[in-house]
Amino acid sequence: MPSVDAKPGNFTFDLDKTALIVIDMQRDFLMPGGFGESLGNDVSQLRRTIEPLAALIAAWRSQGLPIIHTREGHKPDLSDCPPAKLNRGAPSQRIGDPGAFGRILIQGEYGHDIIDELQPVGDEVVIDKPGKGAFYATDLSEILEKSGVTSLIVTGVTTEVCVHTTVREANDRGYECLVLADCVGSYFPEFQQVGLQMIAAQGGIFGWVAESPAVISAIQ
Ligand code: C5J
Repeated sequence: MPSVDAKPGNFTFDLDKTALIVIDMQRDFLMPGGFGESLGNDVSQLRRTIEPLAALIAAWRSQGLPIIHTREGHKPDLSDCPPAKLNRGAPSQRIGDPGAFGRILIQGEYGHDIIDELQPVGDEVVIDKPGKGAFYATDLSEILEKSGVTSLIVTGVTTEVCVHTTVREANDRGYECLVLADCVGSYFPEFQQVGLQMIAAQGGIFGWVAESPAVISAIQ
């Protein structure tokens, strides 16, 4: 079985029971001029993940292994967006408001979709999620159970929000999660650093942390 050097210790996984999850690599979060940047965020902090993630996805695909992409967003009528989420944020830049790439975080809008560099191919699963975690109000659990997946290689944005929430949800459901430091990103360097430390702290309280080249070599 492949094994990678990770914190707090080696992460060993069965290729038949492991999926790569790519969280919210959406234009609204990553593209210059988009929603994330309009809030004053430095999108380069997220964009540094694109190259290593593209290499990892290519390697993962070349082995015919499962990839699950997620997108955070809501129905056009916002019926799946709780008022507590809708009413938060800058008054003119709330979910559903017009943005540079269409209505902000609304399904079907240009900004809601995954960036061109990491578009899903073939039968790769795309989960549309209304929450920060990929398990809440989605069929992710059923998909993983059906395919016998017990371990997740976790990538995407943002480290301290949707990545963390998903890893915590997955950990509570019994999945072993390896988070790849170079393939997850935060607008805030300090959150990136502490967010990763939190995952592997206390003997791996939520999971393991490694770098993508270690996974690429382990699966080839
Ligand atoms: C946020 C996410 N940060 N994908 N979404 O609102 O982390």
